[in-house]
Amino acid sequence: MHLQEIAKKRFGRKIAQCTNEEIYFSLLEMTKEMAKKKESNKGKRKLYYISAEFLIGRLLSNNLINLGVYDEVRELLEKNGKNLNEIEEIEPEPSLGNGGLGRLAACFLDSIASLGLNGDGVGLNYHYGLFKQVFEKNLQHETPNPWMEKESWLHKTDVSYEIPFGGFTLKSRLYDIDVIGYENRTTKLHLFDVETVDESLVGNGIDFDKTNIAKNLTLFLYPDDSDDNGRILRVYQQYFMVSNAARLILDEAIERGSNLHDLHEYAAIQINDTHPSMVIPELIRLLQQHGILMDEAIDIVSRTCAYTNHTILAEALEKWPMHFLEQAVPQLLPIIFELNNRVVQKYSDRSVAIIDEEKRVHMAHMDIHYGYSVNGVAYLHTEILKNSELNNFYKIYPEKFNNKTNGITFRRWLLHSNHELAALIEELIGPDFKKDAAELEKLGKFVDDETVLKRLLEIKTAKKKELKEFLSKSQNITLDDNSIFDIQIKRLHEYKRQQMNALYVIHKYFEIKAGKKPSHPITVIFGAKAAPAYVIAKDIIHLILCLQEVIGKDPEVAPYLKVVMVENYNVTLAEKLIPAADIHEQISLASKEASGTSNMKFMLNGAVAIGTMDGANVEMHQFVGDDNIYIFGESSEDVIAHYEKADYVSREYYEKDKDIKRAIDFIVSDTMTAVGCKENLKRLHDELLNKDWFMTLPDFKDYTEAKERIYADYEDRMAWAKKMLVNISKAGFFSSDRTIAQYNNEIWKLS
Ligand code: 26V
Repeated sequence: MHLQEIAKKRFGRKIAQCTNEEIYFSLLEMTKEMAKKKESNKGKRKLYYISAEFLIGRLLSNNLINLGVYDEVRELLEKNGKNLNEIEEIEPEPSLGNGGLGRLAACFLDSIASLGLNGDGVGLNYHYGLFKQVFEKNLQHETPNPWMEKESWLHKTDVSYEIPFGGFTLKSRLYDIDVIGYENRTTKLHLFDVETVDESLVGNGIDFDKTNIAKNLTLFLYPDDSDDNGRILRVYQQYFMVSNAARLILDEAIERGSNLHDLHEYAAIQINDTHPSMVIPELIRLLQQHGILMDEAIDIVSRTCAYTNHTILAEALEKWPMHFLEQAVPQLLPIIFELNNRVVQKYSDRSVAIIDEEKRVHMAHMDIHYGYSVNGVAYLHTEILKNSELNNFYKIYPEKFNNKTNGITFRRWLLHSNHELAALIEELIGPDFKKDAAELEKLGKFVDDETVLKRLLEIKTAKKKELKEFLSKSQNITLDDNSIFDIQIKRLHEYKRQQMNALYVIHKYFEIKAGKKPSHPITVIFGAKAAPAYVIAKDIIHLILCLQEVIGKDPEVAPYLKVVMVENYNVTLAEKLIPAADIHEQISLASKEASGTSNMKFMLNGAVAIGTMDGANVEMHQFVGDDNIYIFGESSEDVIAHYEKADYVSREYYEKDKDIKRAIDFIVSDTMTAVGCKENLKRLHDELLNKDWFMTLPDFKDYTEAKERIYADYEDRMAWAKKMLVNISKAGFFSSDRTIAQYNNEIWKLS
């Protein structure tokens, strides 16, 4: 390690005299050099994880940890009067993803590198990540979120391709980011860009000219797709991503000795949701250009591509109108027609066709017919795919369907974000858990050890104090670290039911006013961004912000209940919020959350979940048992039956349950409209009363009972610490190292 020399050479000063920014750039250079010296993973069959999103978050600390030099760097800086935590804050976060799907891809890269597997990520180099969220007058506004600086983790490479679109071509440029495995070799994240991108195209907020493809192609992550121009831009982005990926894959395979007839022996392609699905027809097209005939090209591609489904929400399953493809990528149409014809000739069931009667191309259908593996991301999710959502496909290809329950990287979500807990665990069971997460089970033997339990509580208190200090400095938020931290952080979506949590807050507000004061003050913390065009999601944010103001100003209630909505929730904030949580909310409508991954991060950090039997909660419940997770709500079977019978009427619940009525009506009360916007609050009120598509009201009573139970149980601190310990000790299964090992053993079979 030669940080001193780098600082001296760049800035002509000793570390002690450098600014934090100068030290940051010296560390960046040092880390990049160290990564370059590491061997990269090699082999014959190589994985290409293609994804429109890689929500990598800040990289400095994580890279230092994985290089094994974190402690050394921290100590060196300390000796020179510098603080590594403060230096970390200088790094801009690359928010190159929307939420779970993108963060999962980032965790997977860490595990691929750490397990020494031969695999790279391929995606797009968006100049602006997910919008920056700003609150004004209790409303969300969106502003651009730049992350690239003159000097960053990106390496410009010599790789460049001519990518053809309908009527024009664009020249690409590949940038790489080294992904450093934990005490292991490295892999790469390949991000393609166009050199003609023009950042001056951005106007008001995140508005920009969506029609100028050469200038806007990689300007933004997922542009607003509420209009056709935004939607067609997405097609251009997706094709640009996969055409570049396909060329890279073929070039590298040839370099490793493939004659392309044997491509599947050299490449495995994981299609992360349907955003990269056009890689199938594009590879067929390119193989044909190499002289391979259609039948064989289809066969080769079908042995190479595998598909992961991340949602059953119909509106999130991509179906592109044919005329979009005709305009953007006409060269793919003959191939897509041919792929569809083969399906239609073989199967009379129209529901499995690729092109439907309305001339829309169902991307997932193409993946299932022409990929060799289809996987869901948690046990329940895969069962629902097999038995209902994709049942018609499951009947045709039962052997293709498999489950890969999601996981998280323990390097970022424990070693980096909670040094204190990681150190305690190491003291108790040794260091092996860092590479073999199943070792955490060994903590089980301390479940009745009061000294250990007390230390767990002390660490939690320390992390709560850290969060308090951070939010006070960065967002001017005051927290009471003696209160229960009850946290819900995830994208704002009705199916995730932040509105149910907010209705509970209103319920509690009335209970406190009626004299029923909780033994411990409660702080309900939210973090969530709403899609810019998702009106009701923005109304829910408005509701929460108004509650924050109303309750904060109410002297009768404020000492017992506080609502906090952190601004611009992102990976960096998650790293601070999760270790500080006592309770986490995983309250999606059963059957709707494919897996969830924040649930795993909280569990690993010793928080206790209140949740429905949905996504990976089902498996968490199986591991920790009834005493260590608070399960409530209708089962997925019952929910699916309600949708089938269309028998849910929200107004009936409103009329028969006075608590529900009181909470819902409060939304449009004078107290609320005094701080909020009447139109928005009324729209949300009406939505809950007349539609409530994600069935908040039927679960409300059960939810409030579960909340009362969990808050009451918090009072017995030793019993609570035991729950924390059980959760940590059972979190090993949710390591992405386990998930990736399964992908490799059962799907990729890398060599
Ligand atoms: C996308 C969209 C886009 C249009 C508007 C509505 C909507 C709703 C949901 C989505 C989700 C896209 C896919 C996704 O991010 N799925 C998440 O994947 C995670 C990793 O597998 C998983 O843990 C989450 O449960 C799942 O929601």
